[in-house]
Amino acid sequence: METKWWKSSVVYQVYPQSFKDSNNDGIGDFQGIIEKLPYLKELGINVIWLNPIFESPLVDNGYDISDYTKTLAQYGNIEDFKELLAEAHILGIKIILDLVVNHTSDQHEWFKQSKISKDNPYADFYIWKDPLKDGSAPTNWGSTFGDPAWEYVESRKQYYLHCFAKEQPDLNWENPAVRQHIFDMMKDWFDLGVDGFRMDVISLISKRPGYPEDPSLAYTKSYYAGASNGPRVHEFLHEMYQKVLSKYDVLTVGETPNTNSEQAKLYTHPEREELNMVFHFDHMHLDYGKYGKFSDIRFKMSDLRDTLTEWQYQLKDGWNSLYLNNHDQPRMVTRFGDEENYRVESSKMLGTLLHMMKGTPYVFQGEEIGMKNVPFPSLDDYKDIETRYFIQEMRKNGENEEYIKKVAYLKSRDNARTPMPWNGEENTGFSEANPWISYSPDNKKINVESALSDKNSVFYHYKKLIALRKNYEVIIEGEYRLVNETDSDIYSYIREYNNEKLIVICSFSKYKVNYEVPEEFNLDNFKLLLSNYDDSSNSLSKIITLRPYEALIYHGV
Ligand code: TEU
Ligand code: CA
Repeated sequence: METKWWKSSVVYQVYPQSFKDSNNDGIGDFQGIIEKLPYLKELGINVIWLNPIFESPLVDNGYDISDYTKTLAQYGNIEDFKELLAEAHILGIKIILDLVVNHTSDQHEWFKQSKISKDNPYADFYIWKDPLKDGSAPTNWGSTFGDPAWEYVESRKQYYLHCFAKEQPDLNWENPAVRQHIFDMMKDWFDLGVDGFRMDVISLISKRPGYPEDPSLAYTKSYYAGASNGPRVHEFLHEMYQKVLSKYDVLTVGETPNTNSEQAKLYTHPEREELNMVFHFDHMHLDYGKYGKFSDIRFKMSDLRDTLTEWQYQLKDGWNSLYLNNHDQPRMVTRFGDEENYRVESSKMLGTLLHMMKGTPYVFQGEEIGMKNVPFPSLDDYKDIETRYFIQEMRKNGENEEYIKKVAYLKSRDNARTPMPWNGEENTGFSEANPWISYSPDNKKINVESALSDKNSVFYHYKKLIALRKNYEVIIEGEYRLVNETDSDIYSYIREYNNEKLIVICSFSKYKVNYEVPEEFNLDNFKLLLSNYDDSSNSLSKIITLRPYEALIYHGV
C-alpha cells in the first residue's frame, strides 16, 4: 500500500500574527508569509499549519472566531490567502488550517442571535441551562482561563457554557444544524484548496448529559472531567469523516486534551474513520505543579522517555503526531534542553530525538533556529489571556513577584508568540514598526540570518533531519523499540523495517556519559547518519562516550 502523504510529511507551524509583517503595522500577515515561503522550502518542510486566520475580536488570539467565512482583516483578504495557497502549492507545500469549532466568539452572529431568546433559529446553537433554584450556576465547573464556566444572560434568564473565556461560548454539537453548518464550512475551505485541519480541543465537543459536577476543581483541569471524550465524540467525528473528510485527500490532526493513549487509538485507528492523528498532552504535563502548568518543576528525562515510548507502542494502527512545543507551550530548549550552556547542542539533540520517532513531526516557528524563552521586562508585558489570569491568581494567593516572574518566564504561552527573529536588528526584521508584542533581545544572536550563514546552526541540522526522512523508509515505517531503558541520562531507541535498522542515541546530560550498544547489533554493519557534533565517530563501537547533549543516529542492517 502506498504511504499516505501525511505520514512522510514534516509540518511547520506558522503563528501568523508573529511570522512576518509585510505592511509595517506591527502584525504579521499573509503577504509576509508568502515572502518567507522560500525560507520554508529551503528548510525542506512540506506542510504549513496556520494558527487561526479567521475574523476574530482576538480575545484569545484568534481562537475566538466571529466569522468562519472571512479572514482576519489584519492578515489580508481572501485574495491574499488564495495567493498564499497558490504560491505554497507551487513550491510543493501544503497548507492546513486551524478548525476551532468547540466554541465560537461571543461576537459570532450565531451567538448574538442565540442569546436573544429561547425561540429563535439559533437558540440551540449553544449550551444553555437554567440557573439552580437559588439563581446560581448549573454546575461548579471552572473555565480554563479563570472564572466559572457558566455565564448568565439576562435576556434568556439562563447560563451558557464556556470551557475557555466567557467570550468563547461552547457550541452545542448535539444540535444537527450546528454540525451541518460546520461541515459545510469545512467543505468550502477544502474546495478552495486547503489541505487539512488541525482541530482545536476536538476531544471536548461532546458534553456529558446532565453535566455532572466535577470533583476536581484543579487549575486548567476544571472542565476536563465533564467535557473530554464525551459519549458522542467518536460518533460526531465519524459523521464528519463520512460527510466531509472522506471526500478529500487531507491531513487531520485533532488537538485532544485529557486523552490517554487508549482513547487515542479510537480517534486514530484508520478503520474507524475519524482522524489521522492527535496531539496528546501527556509529555506536556510532566512538569506541572499546584498551579498546573505554571510551575518551576523540572521534568525528569525518564518520565519523558516513558511517556513518549508508551505512545509509540500504543499507536500501532493509528499514527502519532510528534511535538515538543507549539503556540501554547514554552520553547522546547528552555524546557527540555540547556538554553544557557548548550543551546545549540541540546536544540539539535531534541530535534533528533523527535524526528527519528514514528509519526509526523511538527516544527514550531523559531524552533529550527533554537529560539529560547523570552525575558519579558515586566509582568505587564504579557499579552496572553491565560498568563494574565494566572498572574492575577498567584498574586491573590500571595505568591511573591519573583516567583511569579520565574514561572511566567518558564511557562507562559507568550514565550512562543514573539516575533520571528529574521535578523539581529531593531524589531528583528519582522516589521519596521513596533511589533504587537515585545520581542526577545536575544535576536541579536539568535536569528534566521545568522543561522543561514553558519553551517553548524540548528537550522541546518533540522534541514538534514527533514531530508533524512525523504531518503530512509525506516524513518517513516520502522517499528520503534526502546533500548537501554534504565539509563538515567540517555534516551535511546531503535527503528526497524525489513532488514534495515536505525539506532538513535540522545544524551540529556551536560556531562560526558558512556553508552553501551545493545548486544544485538553487529557493530561493523552500521555507519553514522547524523550527529550534532561535527567529529562524531563514523563507525559504531561497543562503548560510546557521549559529550554533553550529544545525539547520534546510526544506520545499518
Ligand atoms: O488549546 C487547548 C488547551 O488545552 C489549552 O488551553 C492548553 O491547555 C493551555 O493552553 C495550556 O496551557 C487550544 C488552543 O491551542 C489554545 O491556543 C486556545 O487558547 C484554546 O484551545 C481555546 O481555543
Ligand atoms: Ca501587517
